[in-house]
Amino acid sequence: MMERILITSAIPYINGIKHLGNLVGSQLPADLYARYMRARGHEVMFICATDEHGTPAELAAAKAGKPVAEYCAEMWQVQKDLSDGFRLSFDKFGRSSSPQNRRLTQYFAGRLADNGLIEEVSERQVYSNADGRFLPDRYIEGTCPNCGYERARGDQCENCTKQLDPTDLIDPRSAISGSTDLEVRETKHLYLRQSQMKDQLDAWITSKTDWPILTTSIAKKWLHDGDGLRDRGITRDLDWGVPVQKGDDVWPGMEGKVFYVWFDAPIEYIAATKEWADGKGLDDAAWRRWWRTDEGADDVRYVQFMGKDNVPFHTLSFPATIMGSGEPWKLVDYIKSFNYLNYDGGQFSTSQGRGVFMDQALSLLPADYWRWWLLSHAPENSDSEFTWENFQASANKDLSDVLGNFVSRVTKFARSKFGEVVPEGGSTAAEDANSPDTPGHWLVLAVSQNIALYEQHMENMEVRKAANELRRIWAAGNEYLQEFAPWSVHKENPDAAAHIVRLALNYIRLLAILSRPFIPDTSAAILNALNVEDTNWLRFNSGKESNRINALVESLSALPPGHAFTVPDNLFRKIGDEERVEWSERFAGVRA
Ligand code: B3M
Ligand code: ZN
Repeated sequence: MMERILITSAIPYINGIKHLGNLVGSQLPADLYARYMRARGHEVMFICATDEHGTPAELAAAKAGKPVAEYCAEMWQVQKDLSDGFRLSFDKFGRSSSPQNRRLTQYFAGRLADNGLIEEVSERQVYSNADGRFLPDRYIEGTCPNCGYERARGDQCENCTKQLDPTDLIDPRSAISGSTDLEVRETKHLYLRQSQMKDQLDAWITSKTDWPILTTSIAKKWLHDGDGLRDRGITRDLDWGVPVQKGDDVWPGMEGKVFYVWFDAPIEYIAATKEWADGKGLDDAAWRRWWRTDEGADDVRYVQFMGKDNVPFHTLSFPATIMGSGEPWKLVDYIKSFNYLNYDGGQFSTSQGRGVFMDQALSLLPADYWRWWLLSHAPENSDSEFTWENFQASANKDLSDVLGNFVSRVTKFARSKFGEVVPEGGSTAAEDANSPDTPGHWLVLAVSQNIALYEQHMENMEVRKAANELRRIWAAGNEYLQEFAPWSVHKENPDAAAHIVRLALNYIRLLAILSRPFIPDTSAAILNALNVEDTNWLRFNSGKESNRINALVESLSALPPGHAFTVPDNLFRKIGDEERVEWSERFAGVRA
């Protein structure tokens, strides 16, 4: 049955190009899932965006010497081009600074206020006269009162890990300008009373018995023993952001303030869907059917992808906004979260230029190499690590020796013996299916179980397991060639060899379809060489095993005798030892 599936990936911060660890922590696995679900005939809405507000964006713009709006517009384009380069198939890559998000954020704030969930709180905060602004805690530096470390931040001392208040610091100074001309000023902020929603959130999370443990354990930790559900300030004294308004109305006392970046960022999931509709000239119903359960979204399955550090915001804060609105907006149905990808014995580091960033990756090798390695090593059950040795070995073996080699051997052999058409002769796949020891029977027996498992893992978003199963399905091609050796059969019995080759060509088509969510460009290159347009995914896992086998047999006859094909260009090149060494030195980073 066709379903409607809404998929969102955590939205990357605008300041700077993301590294491979960021990519595999949400956008890439979300893309895998979106591609798979589309291939299975479901209606998918896949949303991402840039997260553009907050102090880091302002500071990055200042460093680049550009007005912040201009900086964000440029960086959005850079990130958009890179996500296209990695073939991330978003239906919309929006911007949290969009007018749509501004209105929706103000709207939600108004609803929360109407429901008595917003409180005004007076705070004392550090103001920098030289910078002409309030300083967020982490932009105040000074000497730690606990250990004497001279570069402690206002929120925490890096050296002794003590949590600090900016006013605790000895000799405080602005981390932006270094100025010590600081004073404490009174300022008013809005707080979201999420503590009021504790029971409701608790019941909701408890009901999610099918969520990954990584997700629920983090949520429950914050709900119960952390102070994650403390009432939370949702406004800031900044220029750049969504101006604080109560819906369309001014909010007395809040002039010149903006919403906190983490308040408006998740609302952008909704706003980006509106950006999508607006961009296509569609009416509001077009996006609301994904988000309002009273307007069609009751049968939408909503899945979020994110790194583990984002889980508290998506299991507590954003749901508090949605629930607190008192309106039937869609809550997430499933959260797939990821651990971290480390880089060669340490961490990726933007400031030290350590690790591979998205632009660099694409300048070295095509997207499919990275997609395959990252997805097949996704940090699901624990943190995982990128090493150049592993990357080289895995690309050379899986992609080149296994998949690439199979496609190349079969198509070249077929061309040399039978020309560039699918050869005729011998039995059919359907006849083989009922006679043991025939090539068709062997192949069906070898892979039908793997294909069923592959699909099951893809449905369950078990990324690594799916990759493992896909690798087995690729490897079966080479095992098949080993088993039936068409090159030796051909001397005695050309018809039998034609039959073996015809099945192999059909198996290549099947591999291309199954592999598409992982390696879309390679898949397209194969299908193009095989002159295949219809890429319907057979419903291998639907119903009984006999149905699955019938579907498989059918797919092994999809390319009939006489169907023209060409030999594709070499699909994957090997990564050599010298370049591996060179790359690992180049990306090792400058130690601070
Ligand atoms: N931009 C943090 C991150 O990229 C943040 C996610 C927002 S999701 C609404 O990890
Ligand atoms: Zn300290």
